[in-house]
Amino acid sequence: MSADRRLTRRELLRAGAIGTVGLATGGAALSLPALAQDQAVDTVHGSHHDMVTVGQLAPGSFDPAAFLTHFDGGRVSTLPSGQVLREYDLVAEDREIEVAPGVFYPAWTYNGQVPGPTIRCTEGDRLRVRFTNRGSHAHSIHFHGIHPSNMDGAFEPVHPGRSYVYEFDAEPFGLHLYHCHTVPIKRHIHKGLYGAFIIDPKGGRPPAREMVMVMNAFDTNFDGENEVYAVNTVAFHYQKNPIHVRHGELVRVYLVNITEFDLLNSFHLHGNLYRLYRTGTDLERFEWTDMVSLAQGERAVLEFTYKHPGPFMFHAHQSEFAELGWSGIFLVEPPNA
Ligand SMILES: [Cu+2]
Repeated sequence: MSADRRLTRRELLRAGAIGTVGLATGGAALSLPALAQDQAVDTVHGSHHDMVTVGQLAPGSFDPAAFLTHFDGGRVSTLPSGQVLREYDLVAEDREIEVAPGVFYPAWTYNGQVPGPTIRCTEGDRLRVRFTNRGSHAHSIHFHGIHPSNMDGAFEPVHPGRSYVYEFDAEPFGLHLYHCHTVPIKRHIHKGLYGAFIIDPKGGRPPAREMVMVMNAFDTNFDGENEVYAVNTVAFHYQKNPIHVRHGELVRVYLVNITEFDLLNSFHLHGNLYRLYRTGTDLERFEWTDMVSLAQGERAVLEFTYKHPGPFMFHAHQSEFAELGWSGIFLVEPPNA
């Protein structure tokens, strides 16, 4: 990618993010000492513009902090057979979303948000998802996992004003994904029709501080490549609002890559390594690493515990993605905090 092209992409984020020009100056936008120091250094080189956006999202916008730890178990009841039934309503609707302060994107959404709600159940549960299309185009829901052909969402486009009920047993346990599978799929996914789909093992996983991170990106000028990158839609949100975790606490991240246009996305953790459970389908085997690359549609469960307190970055290791918004901070609180 040429330097000119990269500049264009950065300028877009910057211009939209500010309106009033002038990004964070002298570390004003970040109160963390380590970052202020970094910014001071960057200011010398004139590159601190890439560090973070300023300003706040409009009131009522999607809240990445709430999304991070919200798992939707649906309406729970028990079938005559004794099987647990979880019912969901997913509605497709067109909606403009804010992907950085002042930067709006005309999205297609499930339930008005991008990503859609994180659907969570236990292996063996019956899922019943009532899908209603209130959008302007035909859509569907394609769940990853094991299910009958007519529940696959690939051959039954649901036209505007119509509904479809997806019903199947949840298997296998792991970290899955759902997304629209209507052609052209590239467009329908990029527009925002996707979400995380977690099937817990029957015995559960060890207790942990859990969060979901969906790596996504937005082509805000419709040139076929992304201008804004993030986990959970809003550029730099978790850098401006660090995620607090406790020293010694087990943290579990459900990581999904749905980034369109780029072949790979990645997750690098600072000051630590994580256990990497690919697709979350095996409780025993894992890699011990600080870096994973995922193609579009790939998922992984990451588990880690911090040994040292303080702020630690996490970000895409594609530096350009990190500078265009896919960067955050874990703030590890000391043992006695
Ligand atoms: Cu669609």
